This record gives sequence, C-alpha cells and structure tokens, in this order.
Amino acid sequence: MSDLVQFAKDNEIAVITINNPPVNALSPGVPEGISEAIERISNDPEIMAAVLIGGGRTFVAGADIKEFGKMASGKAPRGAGMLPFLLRVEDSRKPIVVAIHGTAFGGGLELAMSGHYRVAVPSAQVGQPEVKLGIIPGAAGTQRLPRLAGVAAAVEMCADGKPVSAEKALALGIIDKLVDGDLLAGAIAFAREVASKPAPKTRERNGKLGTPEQNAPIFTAARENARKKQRGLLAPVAAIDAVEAATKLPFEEGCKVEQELFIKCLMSDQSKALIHVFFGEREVAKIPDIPKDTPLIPVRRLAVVGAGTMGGGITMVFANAGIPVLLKEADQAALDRGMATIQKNYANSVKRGRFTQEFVDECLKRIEPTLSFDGFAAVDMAIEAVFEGMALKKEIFAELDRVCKPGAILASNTSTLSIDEIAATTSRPESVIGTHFFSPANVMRLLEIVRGKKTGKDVIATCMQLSKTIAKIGVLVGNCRGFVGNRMFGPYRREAQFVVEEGASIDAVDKALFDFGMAMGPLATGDLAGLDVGWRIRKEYKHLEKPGVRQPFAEDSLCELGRFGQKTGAGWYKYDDQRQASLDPVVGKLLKEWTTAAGISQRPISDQEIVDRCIYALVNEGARILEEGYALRAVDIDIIYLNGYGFPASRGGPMWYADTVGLKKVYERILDFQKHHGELWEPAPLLKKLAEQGKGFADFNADHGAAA
Ligand code: T1G
Repeated sequence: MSDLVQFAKDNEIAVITINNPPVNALSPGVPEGISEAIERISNDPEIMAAVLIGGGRTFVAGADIKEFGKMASGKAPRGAGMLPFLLRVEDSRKPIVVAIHGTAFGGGLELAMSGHYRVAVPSAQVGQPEVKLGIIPGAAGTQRLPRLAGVAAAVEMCADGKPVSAEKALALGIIDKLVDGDLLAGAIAFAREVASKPAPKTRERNGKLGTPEQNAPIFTAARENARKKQRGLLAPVAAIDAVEAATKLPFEEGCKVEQELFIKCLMSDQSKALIHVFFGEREVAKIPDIPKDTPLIPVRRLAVVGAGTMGGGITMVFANAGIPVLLKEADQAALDRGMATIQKNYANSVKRGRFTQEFVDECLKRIEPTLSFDGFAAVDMAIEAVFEGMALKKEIFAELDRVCKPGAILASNTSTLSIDEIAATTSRPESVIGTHFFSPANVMRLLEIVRGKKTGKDVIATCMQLSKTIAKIGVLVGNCRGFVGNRMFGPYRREAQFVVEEGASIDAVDKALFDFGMAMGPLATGDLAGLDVGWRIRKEYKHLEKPGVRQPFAEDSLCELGRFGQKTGAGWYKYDDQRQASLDPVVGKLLKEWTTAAGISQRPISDQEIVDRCIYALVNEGARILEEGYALRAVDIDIIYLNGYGFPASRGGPMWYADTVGLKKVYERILDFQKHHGELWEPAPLLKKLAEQGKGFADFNADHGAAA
C-alpha cells in the first residue's frame, strides 16, 4: 500500500484512509493506493463493505493541479486520466461508502460519486470548481453528477463552479446521509447497514437525466447565463456541452465527449492563465525574507481614523471579521454621515441576501463611533483613512504615536503618499505600514500592504495574515509613488487619453478594453472613480514632468469645466439620475476644439492599437517596478491587477499576458510606439533584457529575491 493511502479493518468493514496533506489531492500514488485497497477488499471474504475517508482536515480537494499545469505546458503526459481508476472503484462488488468532511472538490467529488454511497458532516462542501481553472471536470464529473443531482443542478455546479453545502447536497441526492458527531464512526455504521445490499453503480442510475423537452430550456438558459456572466470563457460552455452529452449519450460515449472538451480546455491559454492565478494567489503570501514562523502581533481591537467612504468601508471589513472597531471623526456631522453610510451599506447587503440581519446587528455592535482619541490606548492597530494630504496625515500620525500603546501598529490607507515620510513623524517607524484598500473597501478583494524602509518583519507578517482574516488578498509592495497598482494605472490611463486625443472615439476606447476583458473601460473607470482624483495628483506632481514631453490634456480640460465624472453627472460621458452613461456631444465638440488648437492630427485608430497602447503601458511600467524591486515577483503584479483593477483572470494578469504574447513581440511593439510617440515609451530595461534573452517575466520570478 502506498504510504499515501492506509488500510485498516473494523471487523467486517474495511477503512481506506487517504493521507496526502494538505488537501488530499489525487497526486500520483493516491489512485494507485486506493486501487490496491479495493483489490484487497474484493479478495478478503471477511470484508463486507468499505469506508473511504480523508485523513487530516479534508476529503479530496481534487486532482493535483500542479500535474495539470505540467500537462497543459506539455511537461507531463496527459495519460488516460482517472476514468479507468474510477470505474474500478464503481465496479467493486462490495459497497464503498465515501465519508466526506472539509471539501470534496473536482476529482474529489468525482471519486466520491464513483463510490456507491456518500455520507458527510454538515460542514462539508462538494463541488466541481474546475471552470475556475479554465478546465472542466475530467473524470466523468459531468456524467455522474446529473445522474445523482439532476440536470439543472449539475449544469449549474459544473458551469459556475460554486460548491454546495452538505445539506444542499443531501437535498439534491449527491449524498445519502448527514453524519453528526464522529464521521468515521457514522460512516462505518452506514456501511454496516448497506453491506448486504447491492452496490449501486452511479453510471447506471439514469432516472434523473430527464427528457429532451425538459432539458432543452435548462441548457438554453445555462448558455445564455455563461454568455453574459462568463464573457469569452471557454470552460463554462464546454461544461454545459459535456453535461448535455450525459443526457443524450450512453455513459461511455458521454465520457468521450467530456474528455475531448476537457483536453481542449486544458490546452487553452485560459486554463494556463487561471492555473497561474490559482497558485499566484497563494504565492503572494510568501515573503522570501520573512520566515513563516515570524511572531504575529495579536490584533483584537482596531481604531479607524476617518469615517469617509474608505474609513467606513474599512471599518465594515474588520467588523465583519469579528474585530471591534473604534471609528473616529473630527466632527459629529461627519461621524453621523459615516455611520449612516455604514448602516445603508449593511442594509443593502441584507436586501441582496449577502448577510443576515442578525449578522449585521452583530457587526454594528462592534463599531463604536467617537470624536476623541480616548480609547486608542487599548487598540492593537490604528488605520488612518483621512483626506489624501501629507500635512493632515502627519498630524494624525503624530497624535496616534502619542495616544496608542507601544507596539500598536500604525497603518495608513494612503494610495500614493510616502509611508517612509509618514513614519518619520512618529517615534516608532518600525510599527508604521501602508494598508492600501481599494474602493469600495468592503467589496474589493485587493489590499496592497506597503513596506516602509523601517517597517518591522512582525508588523508585515501580521498584516499579511490579517488580510486573510478580513477576506482580502494581501500583496506586499514597496514604497514608490503610487506603490504598484496606481503607479501602473497612470500610464494605462495616459495612453487611453492619448488615443482619444489622436482620433479614437471615447466609446471605442472603452469598448476595445472591455472586449479585451477589462471589467470596465479606462475612461468610464475614470468617471466612476472621479476624474478630479487624478487631476489633483497631476497638479501636485506637475513639477516633475519633463519639459517638452507630450502629456495628455483632455481629462484636465474636462476637470477645469467641473466635469469630474459620475459624481458631477458628467465627465467623459454624461449620466442620468440612475448614473446610466451616454455619449455627450459636448465632449466630442470640445475634443475637436482642443486637438485642433493643439495641432494634433486625427487618424483612425484600430482596436488592437488601443489595446496594445493601454496594456503594454501597464506591462512596461510593471517591468520597471519589478526591476526597481517594488514588487517581489511578476505574479504579485498580476494578482494586484486581477483583484484591484478588473483585469481578466482568464488572461492571467498583465505580466502573464505579456509572456503569453511573447516579450519579444511586446518589446518590438513598444519600440514602435517609442518611435511614433516619444520617450514616454522608452522600453523598461528588464523588458528589453528578457526579450533579447528570449525569456519571460515568469523566468524573472525564479531569479528575483526579496526586495519590496
Ligand atoms: N492540487 C494541488 N495543490 C492544491 C490543490 C490541488 N487541487 N488544492 C489546494 N492545493 C494547495 C494550495 O496550493 C496550497 O499550497 C495548499 O494546498 C493549501 O491550499 C480531474 C481536473 C480546497 C478550498 O480546484 O479550492 O480535480 O500554498 O491555501 O484556503 O476533474 O485549496 O500551502 O503550498 O487553498 O484551506 C479541482 C482547489 C482541481 C480545488 C482549501 N479542485 N483548492 O482552501 O487552503 S482539478 C480545485 C481549493 C480537478 C478533475 C479536475 C482550496 C481548498 P501551499 P489553500 P484553504
């Protein structure tokens, strides 16, 4: 027996335990161990039935995704997959009861469904999340799930990848019984009950496959949903096709259809990108120069200074995580406004079914509004979220330094100002860090954690861990202007303005980037965030602009007319009372006047040029950030862009996308832009070097040490 699978007997019931920490993935050796155990069961006359269970914290979380990564890149043979193995499980003459705790995901659920019965603890979850990796179930999941749960549930679970609770799985027929208390004991008892019964093969259970008339509307609706909500993704549509095959073909034929679709998805750029994202979201938590066992500072009580949009959102995030928050404002009116916004946001979450009223009531109890710094001595961490001005921030930090206890973490939510400069106003620079939330803070997943020169390793480790506690994805970045995300967003939006000034229409620019996969086009994004935000920053740093180098002017001109975007009812677009955007002929006329006055000749600009100008501007700046050490790895930049800026995960992030295009091609395109548009397109030295070496940013990941 492989040491990944243990075999034991409880009288006439065999117990097969999978031990492949941390998530009992079906890595090489696990299927082999289970097959050996089944062989042993069938040859032992004393054994009447068997229980298959996961050791540690979960049942099987799926096939080993690392293996799929190798197969997708051709580094490992595709092999026959797990179909033959699961048939061996299903063909066991003695009933096999699968006992589920934690998660039975992907291949884990497929393994469970090849068993004859399934029992689970109430906290367990089951699902086919493969589409999140750009693939589909590849071991008959799309063929067995409809046979247990019915077509509608199977299509939904395979196409959107969301797991279902054990209770829901019981109702659907995926599992046969919920076990309260000890799972193994419950499963063994269940096995005793079924030991003398025939072992029902899931593949022969066709009663829930429905009729073509019943199924047609289900598949039509599923395809429409995928077209709308999973724009341009291959896997959801393939999953629907595979489940449909289960309703039309015998099991073996249906499996063949599933295999073809699985391989097609696996070999796509989308699955390579999504597998990169899966591991990347875990990689960013690993800081090379901060040991895993760095002692953490317990954060049991928090203070937030500033009850505006950001401060209120941050307060909710911590209250949701069970951490009491002292929310301070300068005056009662501002404090009341802040609390009212928090209550409105919570009420909306209850209305949308995201939170229950009881949960919201508990959260609100954890928020204590205040006008004074009294009580700050008891907090373990304070987050400043006031107006983006250095003078005010320094004043707040000097006060925090005075009132907070020694060792308390002092964090700023600044989006562009220097953490080092802020830290210097305190006696404890080692306790000062940046926690840059993204608006709306109670929704956006990304948290840029900004490392100051003197920030202590315990403070960094604590904030990285805290990001998980508050359901954010924390990415450590260095203290350059704009940190990583906003520093790159500048050139991205600069190029969007340039192409409009050169003749592209406003909606063509936004549509080109939307069709590329961005959640929203760059101009509409500016209108959403407020054009005045960038305008104020550009004015503050005007003195740094190199004389004679062309800068965009359109957006500043719109701001001078008071057109800040949605908040003023007009920006690049005009907005009705429901904030519905429409093209504004006034802007078209203004652009004509401005560009004529500036002598900028107009020309038709292709969608491809719009995309290349905007996206390669991101990539070029990202390469500079990497080389200067303000991001640890290229994948960190990717994760920032997926979780803070609406970059499509199916393209892996800006740096991954550049590798997919090929850095040589990207570099040549940038040289071309430099020739036509001047020195702002100076290629980043790292990009030039990697392109000339025929390498990609992924190779740079491998060589790059800790810096941020
Ligand atoms: N393969 C390889 N490694 C995995 C893994 C997997 N399936 N799942 C998790 N890990 C690693 C992860 O990278 C991390 O590593 C550690 O385990 C802990 O994970 C044939 C084709 C189960 C909900 O998509 O959703 O089956 O960073 O931090 O927060 O049809 O892991 O410690 O080095 O996420 O408690 C389908 C993916 C695969 C499930 C647990 N299955 N995993 O969350 O821990 S394809 C999935 C998860 C497939 C078949 C198809 C989560 C989790 P490290 P973690 P967690």
